[in-house]
Amino acid sequence: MSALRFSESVSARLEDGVLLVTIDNPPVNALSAHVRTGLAAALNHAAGTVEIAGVVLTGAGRAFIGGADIREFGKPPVEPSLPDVVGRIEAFDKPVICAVNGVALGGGCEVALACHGRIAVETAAFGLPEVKLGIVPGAGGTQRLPRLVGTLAAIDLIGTGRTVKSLDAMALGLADAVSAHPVATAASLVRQVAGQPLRRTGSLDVPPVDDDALDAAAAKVLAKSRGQSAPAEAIRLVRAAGGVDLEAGLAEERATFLRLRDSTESAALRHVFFAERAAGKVEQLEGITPRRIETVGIVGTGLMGSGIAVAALTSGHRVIGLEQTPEAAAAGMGRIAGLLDKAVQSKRLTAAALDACLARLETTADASALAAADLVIEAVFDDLAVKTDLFRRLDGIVRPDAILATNTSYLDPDAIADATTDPRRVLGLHFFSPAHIMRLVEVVDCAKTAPDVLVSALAFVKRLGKLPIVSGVTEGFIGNRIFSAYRREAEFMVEDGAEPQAVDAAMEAYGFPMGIFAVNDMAGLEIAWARRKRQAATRSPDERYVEIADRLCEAGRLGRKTGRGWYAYPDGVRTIDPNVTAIIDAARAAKGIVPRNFTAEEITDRLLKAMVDEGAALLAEGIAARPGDIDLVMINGYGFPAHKGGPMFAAGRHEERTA
Ligand code: 3H9
Repeated sequence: MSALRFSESVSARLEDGVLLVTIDNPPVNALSAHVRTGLAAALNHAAGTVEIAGVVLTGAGRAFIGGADIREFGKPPVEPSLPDVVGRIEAFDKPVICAVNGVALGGGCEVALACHGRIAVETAAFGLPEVKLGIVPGAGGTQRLPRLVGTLAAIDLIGTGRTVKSLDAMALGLADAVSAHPVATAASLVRQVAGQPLRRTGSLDVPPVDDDALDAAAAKVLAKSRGQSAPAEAIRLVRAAGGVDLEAGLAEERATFLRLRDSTESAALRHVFFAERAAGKVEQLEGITPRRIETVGIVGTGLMGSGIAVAALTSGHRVIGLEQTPEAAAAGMGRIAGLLDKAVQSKRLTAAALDACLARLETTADASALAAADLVIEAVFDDLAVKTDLFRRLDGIVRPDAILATNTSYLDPDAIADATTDPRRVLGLHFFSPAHIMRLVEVVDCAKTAPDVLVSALAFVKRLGKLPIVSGVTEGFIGNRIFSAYRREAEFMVEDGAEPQAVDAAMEAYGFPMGIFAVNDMAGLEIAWARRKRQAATRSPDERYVEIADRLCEAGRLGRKTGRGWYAYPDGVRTIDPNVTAIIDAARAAKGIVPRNFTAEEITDRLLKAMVDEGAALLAEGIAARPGDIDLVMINGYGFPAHKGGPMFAAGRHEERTA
């Protein structure tokens, strides 16, 4: 029979009395208006055609349905709404079974929940990730999921927004069966259940659960979502599902969804979502094919190098770790294997994958081994002479088409590139520590980096599963330059009268996991101290300079590793130290500063402004391409709360509010 078309994205064919409906709305089959219209029309057709026994719903391409169309949020609503379509599916008097061929997320999962049966391929995944966008499910997810999998599992899934693969979904009761041919399996299920009473999720009772268990499940989720409102709202709705009828539960869910959809938190998280998709895309580079990168040389297998090695190994690369001596190479191997072991213990890696990683790993003191590398990443001591000498030597060892990357965080990568005969193949890959965990990588486009080298590095970072952000060359690149501006402003305020703990408390209340002085203590104060000493000769005498951090370092207070820095740490607990207060008082007195009070609001406003001003300068200088890139760097590298959208986004909202 010829294909039936219900809208530009929904078509169907009739096969042995079953209407096989396919949603084809690339890239992820989001539930745009024409998909909803098409689904409603397909249901009408099935309702009015006697020879149709039931319906199978599936998606074309990789996804089943990626959710509501996020790009439609904020636009005028178009009928039919998703809750209407979902409600019609559930109430349909012929069986509607979904053949979940790929991800069923958000509204996609809600469509699946409303179907009378769910058959999935093994590689598919189910999830209600709405909280990650600052909203709650809005088409029945909070009411139907607990009916199907129980309230505890629903709190976990909806509260965290995590996805589950098909086999786990089946174990939970969310998927009915896993099949390599889900459409055929779903069609035979339609034929089997046609004419019989249908299992409608909304008619099921929510299994009763003990209140203490519910409190514990909720507390576990909320502990990880500090400062955000969507997870708490989602949990409230899920918990209520057991006590109210479906209609009342759906009405409350809808009202909450609409309220949160218009919140700043949701706008911020949507901004982050789209910024992430835009990150690493460079218009001028479109159409350039990346070079093949399979073998990665890593020079220096210390803390940073071993983390990078683990990221490369677990994403399928071969790794050659280079050290200066065979003993150091063996120690490097031990460090990398240790990190891989930890990944197995924490279930981030299977034992089989660990063996495969180790089989692709070699560490050596013989630099000529790097001749096999497609990319060499240097992660040695951050000293210009050491690095330029290394790059000069690498130049003579690696293949002419191999890419060379430096992991420097503060040195000038152009100077490092110029030590080679072909600086076009050199760029910066600034990983954050621990490199196997942190997602952010600043990809530093040096003055002479060739376009295909940049494209290849971006593709490599994406293959690592990380987030590449392109930065131009500047002291500290995007992140550390903003971080320096943040630190400078914080120190100004401390000199003027704010206590470090008040500054930290204000930023922690804003949503940072740790205030700046606590972060400095954690990272160690000596690197910034060394840099300040290096810069002393060129610093303008007119520039305001706060000496408090220097005094702390001179007193041996280098941060947590020395047991004290901006704070003391008796028994590991961050504590205000009167000795620091005395150092600060003395510094203020030496400059004749009479300390004044700062409110928490003034502290956050001034620190955000310092970040935003530096961000604006980075954009003006062409170091950062987009405000969203700056936001992602601060969120993923420096603890800026994602639900505030990053400094550039927050500044825009602030301007809107005060305009
Ligand atoms: C919801 O459903 C609310 C309901 O409860 C209630 C409603 C009443 N809409 O990530 P990728 C675009 S809220 C519009 O690189 P992948 C994305 O921008 C929604 N566009 O691919 C990108 O565009 P471009 C709940 C979307 O294969 C392109 O698709 N759902 C949507 O790595 C490719 O994206 C979610 O939160 C969307 N829903 O991963 C799921 N999703 O090419 C969000 C993606 O122009 N999506 N795009 O840059 C994802 O998690 C991933 O995109 C997915 C694919 C796993 C689906």
